[in-house]
This record gives sequence, structure tokens and C-alpha cells, in this order.
Amino acid sequence: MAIKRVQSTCNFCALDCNLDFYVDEATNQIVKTVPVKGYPVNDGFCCIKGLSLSKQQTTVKPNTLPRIRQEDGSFKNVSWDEAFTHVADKMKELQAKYGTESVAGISTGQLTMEEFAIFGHVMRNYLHTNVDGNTRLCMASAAVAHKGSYGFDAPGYTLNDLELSDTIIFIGANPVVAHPILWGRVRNNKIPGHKVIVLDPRRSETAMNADYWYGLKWRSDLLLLYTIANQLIEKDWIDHKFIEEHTEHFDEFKSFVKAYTLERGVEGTGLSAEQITELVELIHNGKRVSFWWTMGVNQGYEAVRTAQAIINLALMTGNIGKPGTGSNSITGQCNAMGSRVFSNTTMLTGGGEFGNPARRKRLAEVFGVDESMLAEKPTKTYNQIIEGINDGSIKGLWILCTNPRHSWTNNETFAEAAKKLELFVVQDIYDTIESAEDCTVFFPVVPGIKKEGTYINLERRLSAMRPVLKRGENEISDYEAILGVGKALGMGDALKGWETPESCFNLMRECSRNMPEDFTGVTWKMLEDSHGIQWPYPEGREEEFSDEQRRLYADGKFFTPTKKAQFVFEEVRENPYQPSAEYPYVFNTGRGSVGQWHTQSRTKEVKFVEDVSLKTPYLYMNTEVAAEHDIHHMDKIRVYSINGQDAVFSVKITDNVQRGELYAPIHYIECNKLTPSNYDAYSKEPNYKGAVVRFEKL
Ligand SMILES: Nc1nc2c(c(=O)[nH]1)N[C@H]1C(S)=C(S)[C@@H](COP(=O)(O)OP(=O)(O)OC[C@H]3O[C@@H](n4cnc5c(=O)[nH]c(N)nc54)[C@H](O)[C@@H]3O)O[C@H]1N2
Ligand SMILES: Nc1nc2c(c(=O)[nH]1)N[C@H]1C(S)=C(S)[C@@H](COP(=O)(O)OP(=O)(O)OC[C@H]3O[C@@H](n4cnc5c(=O)[nH]c(N)nc54)[C@H](O)[C@@H]3O)O[C@H]1N2
Ligand code: SF4
Ligand SMILES: [Mo]
Repeated sequence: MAIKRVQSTCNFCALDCNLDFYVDEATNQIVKTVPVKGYPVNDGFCCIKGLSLSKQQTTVKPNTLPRIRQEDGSFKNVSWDEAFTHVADKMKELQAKYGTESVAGISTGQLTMEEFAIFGHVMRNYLHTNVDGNTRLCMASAAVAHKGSYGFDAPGYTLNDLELSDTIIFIGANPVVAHPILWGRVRNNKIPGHKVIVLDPRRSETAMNADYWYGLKWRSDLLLLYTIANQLIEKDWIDHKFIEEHTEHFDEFKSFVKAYTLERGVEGTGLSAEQITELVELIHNGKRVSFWWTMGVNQGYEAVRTAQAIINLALMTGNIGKPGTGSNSITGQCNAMGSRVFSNTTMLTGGGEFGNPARRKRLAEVFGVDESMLAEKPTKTYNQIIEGINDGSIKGLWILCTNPRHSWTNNETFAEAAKKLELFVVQDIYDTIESAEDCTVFFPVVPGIKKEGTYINLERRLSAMRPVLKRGENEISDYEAILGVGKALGMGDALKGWETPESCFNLMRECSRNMPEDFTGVTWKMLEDSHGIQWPYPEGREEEFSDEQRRLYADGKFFTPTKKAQFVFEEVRENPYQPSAEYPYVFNTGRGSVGQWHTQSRTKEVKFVEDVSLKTPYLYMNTEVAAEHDIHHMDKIRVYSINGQDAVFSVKITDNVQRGELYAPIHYIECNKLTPSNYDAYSKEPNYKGAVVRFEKL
């Protein structure tokens, strides 16, 4: 039998591990999956989700056609052309009847760069409407923090920094579960006496494997970070030279944090004075200190400022741009980094504000369109889109590669919205997802294993997705589906250059020219069978950028007009959801296991994950609290949330959550039934980890 090998990218988490797939060409089946040895991210390893990618072939039904809901509620299968025309006509009709912004899209950080670029072109440039992404639920706080502090949404690290750091501090991040390959890099750290430190209210799997765990009170990170900053300044444990040469607004920051005394820190965080002092000393004693944060920071009501407070610590101690240092935001989805720069949602494709004349001119040239066609303002945010549907101003929605009925905060508000839509297009690789229940059009598309495009990982590394399996009749990709609707809309010449993912890649290269992410030196072919390439990689300067592991900010220059990083800070705010007599418990949420992915549409079919996963929702409760309520392992409780909703969960008893906390994995739809409609003021990212609840035993 003829076996071919195809190297491609895992499209689950932001590591973007590369894998070699061995395919029996006669049967079009994957016979073996081998993580690529020597690949700078995963060097011969990967997690169960990457290994299970081969299982997806069993779920794609060949010859699946799109379908349109009929007046009697049933679905009718139609040809792809008919479906494209239907969606295009309906969008134009709604815009004519209710206004330009009466249709909207919700995109994703899990498609290829080319796919959300063309979606942004069709929806934002041509139709002049709104498209936000599920990245709003995830990375928006980090993106806004980066822009404010560094001048561009550019995390500066390379994964190697985990092996070069002597003091590794994880804040609201649980890589043992969420990014196992990243945790592997921590395990590879050979620096004698290096320390791993975790700040998390929960004794997470990562905390259990760390040298130090600080179990602070929920949402008290900002207070703690300002207290630490004040202590470092008082002890004069700061890098005056770096601050002087490469930053601005330190003096104001210094006066500001004076009020954040140790006593105040102790009172607000629940940590002892000794613990805070120990942490300050650990930061001071480290020669190469790195700070890493994820959703425990991004999903809060003062998340942007918290992320910036982490950046401030790195700046004031000079821990940035050097090996083993950095204030490093860990990205979640496989292409969140690509979506942040190329989706044309919060900034112009490739970067730049919507009103920036030079960028508008450049993009109009690249796309061969009139400047007036380009989107004129940032998108309405995710919450505004859902609110817009519920208040009747938005009548049409197209979602792709995301499952908001499950993942959106206070998710009954999405259920309500879905029923009000006149046009609701769901484009997914499963028609069984909760979001598809009320759709009016379903676009079945092929999974990553059958398509091509480019991914950008958490350390800015571009890598290639290439078709591993052949497609069946009628099987089309996300790219082709969006292009099809674009053509049916009559975009004509505005689609010149967008014919294929490869031609789109070339447009994106040009969009990146002279921008921070400049990858004009990378070609489509170069990425094949490669080690991936980190941006920037500008044309003509390839030699200068030839190292396989590169970090930004080594020269102390940032992307602000003055090239200096900014100290950004603001008084801590009152938590909108303080535990009270009525709602005494914090409802913490997050990842449940290495094998489960978000809303589980993909991972629930992986037998060895499903065999060990519970089918019904559960949460973790502290052992003492369970005893006080006479609750035993797997007893059921009804949980009532401050958002007015309630749901039933089974209880797992553990010492790893604090007395005042319940921890619910997000992989069950009940979880977000209970999360509130509450957002960070600047990023509009949901405060997913901060609801308060009460419960009764059933
Ligand atoms: N197996 C698996 N891996 C995944 C995913 C998945 O669904 N499954 N999803 C991917 C995606 S898109 C993302 S964004 C990442 C998320 O990766 P992580 O952010 O690491 O995962 P979470 O479990 O959401 O949250 C991390 C921790 O934040 C803590 N936390 C809660 N409140 C606070 C607080 O107030 N302060 C602090 N300091 N910590 C707090 C929680 O207790 C939790 O342990 O994972 C990615 N990897
Ligand atoms: N309470 C709480 N809620 C949370 C979080 C939390 O920590 N706490 N985390 C938030 C975060 S960080 C994130 S990123 C979101 C994730 O939320 P979602 O994005 O809604 O979750 P997924 O299950 O990843 O949804 C991806 C969808 O894309 C489909 N899909 C997979 N591959 C393809 C493809 O190639 N093409 C198309 N068209 N579809 C495809 C899958 O079948 C699935 O339906 O959840 C958020 N929700
Ligand atoms: S660590 Fe992330 S990218 Fe690597 S195999 Fe697992 S899910 Fe895929
Ligand atoms: Mo995420």
C-alpha cells in the first residue's frame, strides 16, 4: 500500500504543535500520527488532542450538502451555489430593510489566517458590517493591554524562555491541563535551583506541581501586583537604567502605588505578610524572571489593568527582552494570534487604526479597491452584537467555528437571541452543536485535516496546515464557503487576489509589510515541512532574523511613538460580585482535563477521552464545606447564580478548592448558564471566573 507523509499543524490549542500524518492513499485513512522531531515547539511530543486528530475522519460524512430551513421548520438540502445565493440575497435584503449593521458575524481564533481574513474582507469591507470573534472571550484583555503598554498587540517571548528562566511565575494559568506541551518546556528547564511559582485561588494541577503556590482571593490579583510593585520600589529592587531608558510614566506609577501598603495587600488578598514578602524576594532574587498569564487574568472585571500590572513588574525589574524573562500572555486557541492581527475586526487587516490614512491607502493598494470600501471603524463588540439581536436591531448572524450557545457568558441570552434571527448561518464541522439548533442555514465544512492555510502560535510562529486527507464530493472548506458567498454578493473585482488560500496568504504578506508583524520574507512554500517561522521576518533581512527562536524587545524598543513602554495603572475597582449572605460562593470556571476541548463538539467523539469523562456537569467543592452540608461524592446540588439562573451539578469533593469557591469545568453547557453579563471595561471580555452563587442539596 502507498503511504504518504504530510506535515501539518494541530488546530486545537495555541502551541500549534506540528505532526506528521501517515496516510494510506488507497483508503484515505490516517494510519499513524507522529509529532515532528526537532520542531521547535513540540520536538517529538504532543498531547492527546493532537494524537486524536486522526479520529475526526470518522465524523465527516461524505457528500454532505448545506441546508436551508423551510417555513414548516424542516430543513432542505440544497446545492452549495443555491446556499451561497440564499445567504447573499438574504443579507442584502436585511441590510436594505433594516440598515447596514443589521447583519453581523462571529468569527474565531480557530480557523486559518486566510479564512478569517476573507471573512473580514467580505463582511467588514464589502458589507460594512460588524464581525467580532470568540477571541473576545479569550485574548481581548491581553490584546488591549499590549496595545496600551507596548504600542502594539505583540507578545514578545519565545517558548525557549521557559527553559532559560530561573523564576517562572504563572498567574491565573494552568498549563499542566491547558498547555501540556508548554509545561513540558518548564520541565526541560535545567537551570539549577530554578523556581516555579503559581498564583491561583485554586490549587490547580499546575500549582500542585510548582515549588510555590499562592492561593490568593479571587480577583485580588491587581491589588497584589500593586502591593508587590510598591514593595520592590521601597526596597529599591528595581532596574533604574532600564526604567530611565526604555519606559515612560514610572514616576507617576511610583507615587500611585505608595498607597498599596503591605497591610492593605494582606487584607485584600488573604495572603500573609510573610507570603507577600517571600514573593517579592523571589522576584528580586531571580536573575531571569518570567511572568506568564492566561484566563485567570484575562477573564475578570479589571483584566486589562491586571495584565498591565504584570507588564509593569517586568518593566520595572528590567525583566523583558532578555533570555528567560518577559511579561508573557499565553494564548488559547490555535490561531488567536492570527485572528488578532488579520481578522479586520478591532484593527485594519495587518494592524493600524481604522482612521489611519497611510494604512488605508496601503491596504486599498494591496486589495486593489477604493479606500472607501475599507471598514471605517472597529467592530461592535461581541456583547453588543448579542444585545443588538435581542433588542431587534440585528436580524442576521453568521457564525463560524465557534459555539456561542454554549460558550457565551450568561448563555441563555444567546438562546434567546438565536430565536429572534431572520437569518442565522452556522458554519461548522458538526451539525450537532448546540448553536445549530435554531439556525436557518447550515454550512457543513471540512475539518482542518482536509484543508490548507496558515496558523500563528502563541510565540508568533507561522506554520502550515496542509491537507492530510482527500476530500469527498461536495466537501468544501471554510475558505471556499466564504468566497462563495462573496461571489454571490457580486463582489466581482473586489475578490481579485482572494481566489485561493495561497493567493490570500500573499495579500496578507503585503498587508504586513513594514508593520510589527512583517512577514514579507515568508513564502507559502517555505512553511511546508518547515520548523515554522516567527514574525517578524521581513523580506531582504532574512539573515538578521534567521534564528529559530527569537524574542521581541531585545533592543529595549517598543512600538509606541516614543519607542518606550508605558506604565499604565488605575485604582483597583470594587468587585461587582462580592460573596454575600445570599450568594456566599464564588463560581470559578475553567478547563477540566487535558482531553476535553471547550464545548466538546470535537473531543467528545474521541473514545479514550470520552471513556473517562463525565457525561453530565459537575463541579468541585471543598471537603469541609461538603461535610458541613452532608454532601457526598457525586451527590447532586442545584446551584443558583446571581444572574438569576440555576442548574444542577454533581459534586466532586476536593481539598484543592478553597472553602468559599466552587470550580466548574466549562465543557458542559450548564456552566455558562450561570455566568453573568459582566465585562472588563476596556476589553469587553467577559468576567467568566467571577460569578457568585448559592446551592442546595438535592
Ligand atoms: N485541554 C484543554 N486545553 C485548552 C483548552 C481546552 O478547552 N481544553 N482551551 C484553550 C484555550 S482557548 C485557552 S484560552 C486556554 C486557557 O488556559 P488557562 O487560562 O490556563 O485555563 P483556565 O482553566 O481557563 O484558567 C486558568 C486558571 O485561572 C484560575 N483563576 C480563576 N480566577 C482567578 C483569579 O482571580 N486569579 C488568578 N490568579 N487565577 C484565577 C483558575 O482557577 C484556573 O486554574 O487553554 C487552552 N487549552
Ligand atoms: N465560563 C467560561 N466560559 C468560557 C471560558 C472560561 O474559561 N469560562 N473560556 C472562553 C474561551 S477562552 C474560549 S476560547 C471560548 C471557546 O468557545 P467556542 O469557540 O465556542 O468553543 P469551541 O468548542 O472551541 O467551538 C469551536 C467550534 O468550531 C467547530 N470547528 C472545529 N473545526 C472547525 C473548522 O475547521 N471549521 C469550522 N467552521 N468549524 C470548526 C467545532 O465543531 C466547534 O463547534 O470559550 C469561552 N467560554
Ligand atoms: S499541546 Fe496543543 S497544539 Fe499541541 S497537540 Fe496538544 S492541543 Fe495540539
Ligand atoms: Mo480561549
